[in-house]
Amino acid sequence: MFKKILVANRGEIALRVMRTCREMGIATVAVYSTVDRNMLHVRYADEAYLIGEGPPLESYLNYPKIVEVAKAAGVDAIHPGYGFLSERTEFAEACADAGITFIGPNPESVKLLGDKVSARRTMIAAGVPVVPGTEGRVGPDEAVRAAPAIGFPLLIKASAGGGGKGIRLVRSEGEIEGAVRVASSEAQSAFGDGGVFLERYLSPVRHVEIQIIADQHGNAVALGERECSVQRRHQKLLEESPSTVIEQPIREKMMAAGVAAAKASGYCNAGTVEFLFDPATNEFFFLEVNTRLQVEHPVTEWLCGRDLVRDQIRIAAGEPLGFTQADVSLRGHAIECRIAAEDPYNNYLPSLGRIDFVNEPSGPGVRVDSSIFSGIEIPYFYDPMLAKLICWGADRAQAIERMKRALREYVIVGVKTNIPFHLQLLDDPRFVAGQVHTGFLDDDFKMIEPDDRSEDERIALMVAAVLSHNRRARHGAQPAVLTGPAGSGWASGGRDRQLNVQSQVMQQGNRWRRSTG
Ligand code: MV4
Repeated sequence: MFKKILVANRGEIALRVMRTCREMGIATVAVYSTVDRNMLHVRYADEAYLIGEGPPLESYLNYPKIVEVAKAAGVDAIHPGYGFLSERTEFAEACADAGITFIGPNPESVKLLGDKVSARRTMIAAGVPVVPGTEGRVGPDEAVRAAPAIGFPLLIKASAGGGGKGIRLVRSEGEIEGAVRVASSEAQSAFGDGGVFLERYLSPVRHVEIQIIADQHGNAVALGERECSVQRRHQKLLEESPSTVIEQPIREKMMAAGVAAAKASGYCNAGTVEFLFDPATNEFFFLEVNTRLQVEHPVTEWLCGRDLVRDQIRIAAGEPLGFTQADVSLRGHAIECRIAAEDPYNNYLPSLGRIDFVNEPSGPGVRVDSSIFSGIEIPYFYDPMLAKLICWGADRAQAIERMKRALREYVIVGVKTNIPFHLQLLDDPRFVAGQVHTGFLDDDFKMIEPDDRSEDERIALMVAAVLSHNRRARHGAQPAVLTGPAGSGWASGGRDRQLNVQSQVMQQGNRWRRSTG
């Protein structure tokens, strides 16, 4: 087993990966940019290295620098988290060249699946259903010939695209030739690959994905589905499992298709097979494979009772999966809400700055994967997601009740958040009835403005805020997570000096930590 792992990421996912490392007795190495020097992932790790300035290209995407740090720190393996370098095969190859294990899929399968046309071909050969469309890449003339059999409207998709990028809708025969030319040249400049293919446009549909995990010994299992139809402009906001529309026989077919997709592409480690699901016909169609651990993986962890990061690490170290499909049992219902610093009452405009105060929910059935604390400055360079709130219930109704309770407990002062959006969604009769589709938020959902408060209520709130501020100032606020290098207060004190930490909140946290041993 590995002795030391570098986590090439920031925020909640870096912390989440390090927590599992610590449980496994593996030392952790953080990397950070100048604007992230106060972040919890830096404070939690056993060692931390500055790798560059705030812009991702100068730090979290600078893989030669990260590999250099990994070598200097003497790590055995690197976990990339999601985003940043997680699906960059050059990075995985650079790790291998340096004799460091990349905790993720093999570059060959990532390349195969990253090209949507070769992925489609692989799935057709493996008997996984795909959306009716062209077998391979098409030029303008071939598109005109193929279109009538596919039917209108249809989609032109970039072979190098994915996740909503490089898609164009075509409504009639007259548009197709020009649309293929434009789509192809856009794909050429966006991805350096002008290849496009056609698919029938299915609507309304749901986005349902299957979590898979595969080892280096040919074992692959599916860990159920996640319903991800609640998204705005290709950004997921809420995910849940099980899906309200998938019945057990369909679930079993989808899981078998997910395993077949993994095997056909020679996949290893954790991955997600995305499908479109048509509730009118109960048919599902392969879309693409996400070759990383996804943001919403905790939903699956809660249903199947596994730690997917632990499984990823074990598999990367060469261990067999250690369980079979028959061992997988999925219990209850889990929902994840992505908490983001954006204003739902102002077109979801990012709301950056200092978070003056945080109080996170807890209690039965609540998991918070977060990296915020009172006093944190949200840097402008990265994703506005602040935290993930995951709730479990014996059934969907209980999961929804718990989520509403936890969202109301969640206090974030200083930036606007999308918590009011989640509360309104969870009360929406269409959501409660499980009737959502991928166009639901963009086409059918509007925030209801809160009633203006009366002047008396406003004054009462101001007085309450001043009183509670004074009380906190007397007793001292403490950061959300009081953890640091395992063991010694000397280590965390030294880290503060190394980082030149000025934040009063953190100094108070350390004083507390030292006084409690
Ligand atoms: C589709 C589709 C309808 N028909 N393909 C968008 C993201 C990318 N992964 C594929 N996408 C879609 N492909 C066919 N043939 C509708 C979408 C789609 C979508 C898919 C998943 C989640 C959200 C979506 C929002 C709009 C469109």
